[in-house]
Amino acid sequence: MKKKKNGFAATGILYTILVIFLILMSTLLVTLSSRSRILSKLKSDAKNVSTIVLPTLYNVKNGSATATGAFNSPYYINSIEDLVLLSIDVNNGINYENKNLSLLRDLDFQNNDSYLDSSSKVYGDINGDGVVETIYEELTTSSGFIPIGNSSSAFSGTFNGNRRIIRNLLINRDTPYQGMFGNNEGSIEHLTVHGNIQGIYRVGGISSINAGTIRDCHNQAAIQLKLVANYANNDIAYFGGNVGGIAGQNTGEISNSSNIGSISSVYNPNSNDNGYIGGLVGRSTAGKISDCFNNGEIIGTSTRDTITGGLVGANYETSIVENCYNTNAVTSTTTNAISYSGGIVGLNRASISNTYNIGSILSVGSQNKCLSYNEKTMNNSFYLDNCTLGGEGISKTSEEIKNLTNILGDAFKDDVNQINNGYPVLKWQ
Ligand SMILES: [Ca+2]
Repeated sequence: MKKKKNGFAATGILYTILVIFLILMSTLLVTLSSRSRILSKLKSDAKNVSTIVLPTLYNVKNGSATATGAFNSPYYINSIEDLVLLSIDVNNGINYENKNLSLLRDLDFQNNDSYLDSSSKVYGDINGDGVVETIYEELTTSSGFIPIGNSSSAFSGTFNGNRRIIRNLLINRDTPYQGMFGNNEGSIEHLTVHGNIQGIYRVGGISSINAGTIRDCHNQAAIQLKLVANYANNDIAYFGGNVGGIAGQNTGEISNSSNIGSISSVYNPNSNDNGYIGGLVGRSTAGKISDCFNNGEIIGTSTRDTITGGLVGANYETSIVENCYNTNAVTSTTTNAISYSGGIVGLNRASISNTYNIGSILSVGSQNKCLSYNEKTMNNSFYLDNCTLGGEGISKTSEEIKNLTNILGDAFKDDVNQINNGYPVLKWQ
């Protein structure tokens, strides 16, 4: 009996050893397969930038190559080269879904110290001028940086800017989807962008188009929408252009964010484009823009309808604008088409609530209003009584608006630090 029992025990031990062995083998295979994926990615990168060195995105994690992209093991962005590699990855369809990236320091495209090696030529002709120059020259001349994401490839990870700033970003192309990010379906947080961005159809400071989340992001870049003559895609020309400080076109969530950059469109008499121009978003058709402010100058001009707003140009469909304010001038100089301009939204066919505008509306045309040309819902919104364009909303004196904090609601607080001339500010400011 005893012997038989021991026999069973021995079989049990052998079985356990076999199971452990199988688990170890499968772990090894998964590791090898993941390693082979990374190597294949590196080879794919190498094809795109000729003779690339090991991408730092995989190397920079406390100096080791062990970052997994998990929340507690993010890929670090510690140089301009890391931004370039991220752009190459996302534009190659590596979307970083469920991966975290963390910006470790302020980066300046015009400062050699922001580069690992600003004289490197291994990244190829990024700025598209036909000549392979140093990475510094590629990113500071001609078309400059290639946005992270494009029409077919979106960024789907989480980018934490850690309240740092990316300075002197240069982008200038006669193609759509221009911005620090070209297409965001993930999450971009705690990031400030400064520089100069120009493009056509969809242009934004943080992201050209946003279907994801943008939170605590701040645009300081000057942004221009170039309206081009006879753009190849008539559908796009018909639907017009979008430009905004945070996103050109939005269907996602934008909160606790601001714009202080100048936002404008460039008049082109041969263009057939509508223009949608906003301090935060050019056109929003879904999602929510909340707890945001604009202090940048907004200038909209086009040959077709021009829709210009302090926060959002066109607010359509199910988009919600709430807890927002504008302090700067909104201008539209369109003469031969309909011009909609407003301190908060140019043309509202969705919902606006808890907002105020103290910026001037300098546009010409019958559709310009102090807050918005409103075709749907506008609640609890106020404008400075020096605006005589009327429209819905409530006219208030300067002193009255300064005392509106409680009426505007929980998102606002008094301007005790005098950062907004005494007018209510947002709680996160
Ligand atoms: Ca070049």
